[in-house]
Amino acid sequence: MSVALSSPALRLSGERSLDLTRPGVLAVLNVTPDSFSDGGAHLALADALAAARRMVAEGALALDVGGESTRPGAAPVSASDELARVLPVIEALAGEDLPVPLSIDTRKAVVADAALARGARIVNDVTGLGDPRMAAVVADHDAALILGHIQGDPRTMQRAPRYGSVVDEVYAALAAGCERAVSAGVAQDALAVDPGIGFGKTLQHNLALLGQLGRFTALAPVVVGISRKQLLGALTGRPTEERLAGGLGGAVACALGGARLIRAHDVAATVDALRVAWAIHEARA
Ligand code: HH2
Repeated sequence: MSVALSSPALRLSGERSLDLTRPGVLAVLNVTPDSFSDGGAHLALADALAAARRMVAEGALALDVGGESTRPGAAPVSASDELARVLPVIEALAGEDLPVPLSIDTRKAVVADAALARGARIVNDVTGLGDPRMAAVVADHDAALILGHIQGDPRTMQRAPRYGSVVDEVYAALAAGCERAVSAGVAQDALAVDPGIGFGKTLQHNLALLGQLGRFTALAPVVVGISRKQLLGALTGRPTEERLAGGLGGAVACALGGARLIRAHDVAATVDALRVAWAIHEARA
């Protein structure tokens, strides 16, 4: 079943917007030594730039550059280390005038601020404004904000995640985050929400959220990230490097359930899967 969206676009700075009429791919570009599936792959600037260009050619709707792994158990990275990883990539890509916007995947306002100043247009904050200065930074730059949900912090979040009603609690937290962002001056139509799959959630919690993505569209366009994650391992029994088919099945299910941005590492395959699924979905309507 598909669900109507409250907004088919995400407003970006500079009178631009990201068209979300059809579901698209937010391509993952991790510039980290230790991300759970692509750690170390893009540490050299030339490798990061080549990967970014390839992802754009493969049909990515936006590029999500990250300099800190938030996988379960990950230790925090200092702001200076994170800045040293992401800024050269953001600066170089902004200089190339790519046809897609850059997103900075960070939970630190200082990193977001520097990345936005160098040309990023979206902040992807998996902590949903855990840094109290984040909303003001996004507002100052007139940027877009992907508000994520997390219970706890990456180091300990998977030890014993607990909810009364996971969908209700995540919805309430994201609704409160949207209100805080708007009060700080972020435009309502510059917001997207993400239930935070794997961020302090068991398999049952994740499935409950994925089954109810349509509810979250009442808040803002929905972003979801399941690419290569443990959830796929639990459902298929496959290791990280063998989770593409499971991830594509999940991406299609999420798009048909209401998500408009699918955060994914395997861009070409995910773009194709979404295009086919969406063409059939539209033919049905
Ligand atoms: N998941 C990860 C990182 N950022 N952002 C959003 N909006 N949604 C997600 O589900 C999400 C995210 C974790 O995945 P990855 O970046 O591949 O790994 P790591 O945190 O190890 O760098």
